[in-house]
Amino acid sequence: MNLDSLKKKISDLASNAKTEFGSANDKLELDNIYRSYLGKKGEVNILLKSLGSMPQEKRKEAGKLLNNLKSDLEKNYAYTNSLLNDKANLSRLEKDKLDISLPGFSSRKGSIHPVTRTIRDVCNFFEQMGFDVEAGPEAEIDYYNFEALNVPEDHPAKDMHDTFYLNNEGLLRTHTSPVQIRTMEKSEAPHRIVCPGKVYRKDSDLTHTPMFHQIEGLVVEEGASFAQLKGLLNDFLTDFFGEEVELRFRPSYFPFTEPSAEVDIRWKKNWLEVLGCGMVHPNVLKNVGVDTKKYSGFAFGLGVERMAMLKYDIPDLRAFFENDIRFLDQF
Ligand code: 2U9
Repeated sequence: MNLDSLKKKISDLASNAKTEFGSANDKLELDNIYRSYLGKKGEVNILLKSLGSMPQEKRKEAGKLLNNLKSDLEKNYAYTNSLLNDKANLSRLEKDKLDISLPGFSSRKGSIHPVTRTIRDVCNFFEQMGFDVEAGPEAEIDYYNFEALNVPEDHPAKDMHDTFYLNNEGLLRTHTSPVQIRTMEKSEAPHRIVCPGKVYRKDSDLTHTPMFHQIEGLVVEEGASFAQLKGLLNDFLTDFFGEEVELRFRPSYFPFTEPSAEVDIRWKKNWLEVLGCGMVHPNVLKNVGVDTKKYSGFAFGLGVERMAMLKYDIPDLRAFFENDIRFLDQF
């Protein structure tokens, strides 16, 4: 083969290859065409092999021409390849249309359990009135749960039927009052504390659960009076249930307070008991070493579930402990 016919072949080959590259519809077709020209057994290699039959002095120039052809076609292939990529991307974008106006998937929000919420509401009110929040153990001993609180040895609350005993001395607290005793033991009067927490009683029916929550409050100050107690509870119940709440104080009895009272609110025409209260019994103050000539005290206690049932109009106590998301979601 002479140089001129080689040149002619190269120019034909280049134009054929470019036309074929340009006609490829996808990457697979393009790569097949690439192999037929630039592959091991492709047209360009066949030409390269034919150089052996050329006279020595022409071979160098022919080699150069073929190398140029090779790099020319490589470039053309790369360019066509990128065009095909763009085309594929465009058609995918066209197909996978994304509707950004569709609503997203949101994850479920949690909510505050009505018992927790009531504890927070009550404690917030009393904290604004200068009370500290105190906590203590749920497993107690007889002294803190009963004896220090002036509950006599033969009181019915101490019966095996009412109290969960753990062993001879140990028991699950039946009220949060032991926290007040412990607080008065470890710090000096005056005191202004609220004690929220779990309490346990051997009670289980439609209106009682063996575990429930209480909040008790205690004020020990110079001149603490029943009038202050009434005013404070009046303000609290108005804050908790709303301005329109109607309430009454009714005489009652607790071993740890004297005099004692219960507070009722008017609820759908009936009077309903919502909390107990009274002046701290002098025996209780003496048990913790408070000087009763200088200080007097008042205390109160309420059941959290009961308050929440009234405030949120929950008809069944069991709803608090079933943890049904549909119930809890409402708070
Ligand atoms: C000390 C002195 C006195 C706390 C009090 C009540 C009245 C009361 C009940 C309400 C509903 C318990 O949850 S309930 O069943 N509580 O009626 N609690 S006075 O008196 C105290 C506490 C501690 C040192």
